[in-house]
Amino acid sequence: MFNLILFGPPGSGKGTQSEKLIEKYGLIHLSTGNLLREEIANETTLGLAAKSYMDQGQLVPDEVVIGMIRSMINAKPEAKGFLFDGFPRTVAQAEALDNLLAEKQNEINIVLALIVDEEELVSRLLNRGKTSGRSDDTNESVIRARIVEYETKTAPVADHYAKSNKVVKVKGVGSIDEIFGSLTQHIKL
Ligand code: B4P
Repeated sequence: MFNLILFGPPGSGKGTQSEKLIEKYGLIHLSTGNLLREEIANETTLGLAAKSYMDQGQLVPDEVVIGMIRSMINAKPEAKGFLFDGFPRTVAQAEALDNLLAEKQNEINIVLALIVDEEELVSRLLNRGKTSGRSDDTNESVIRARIVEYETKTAPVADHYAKSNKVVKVKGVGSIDEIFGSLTQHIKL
């Protein structure tokens, strides 16, 4: 199995690049953001609870997203590998993921970290908010709160994986195809 984490702040291009990477490598795409938005659209109890956090730019509690990821991994025993997009977002999520994979004699092979400066992130997300209908993309103060959550709670996830030399930084500014080309140079599959 080949397991890849696409890492980076909100708006860094994780969702955009994930679509291209899963097509090229046949990995299963697990985006916690997409899974949570589906729960919201279906008005499930989980979705209603998650929405209040997401609308304020805060992370959804660890146990909620870990439970979602556990059931998705368990549902795909035949997978060639997974691309984790937007997960793990805390060190507790990273440790839970490492344990889940270890139970299956697997591990994270690489963490590709997209590097984009804050003003570019804000501008991309406000731009997406004009058409996406995503309430967390329309308000600049919510976008900035998401970036603060990233810096305080999510950036330490890179330090966690750096201890085992799994993190590769990739410039996340440029055309979508250029960035895709840089990412693929690091995937040995
Ligand atoms: P996500 O859905 O993961 O949202 P995101 O980080 O904003 O999106 P992403 O990074 O994928 O967007 P992309 O850059 O591709 O999370 C939303 C919320 O869900 C979180 O705030 C949190 O509340 C909750 N959540 C999700 N996972 C969680 C977890 N594990 N734990 C707790 N809470 C969790 O795209 C951004 C824009 O940039 C697009 O418009 C795109 O077209 C554009 N873009 C992409 N590449 C570009 C490029 N090269 N140049 C110019 N524009 C580009």
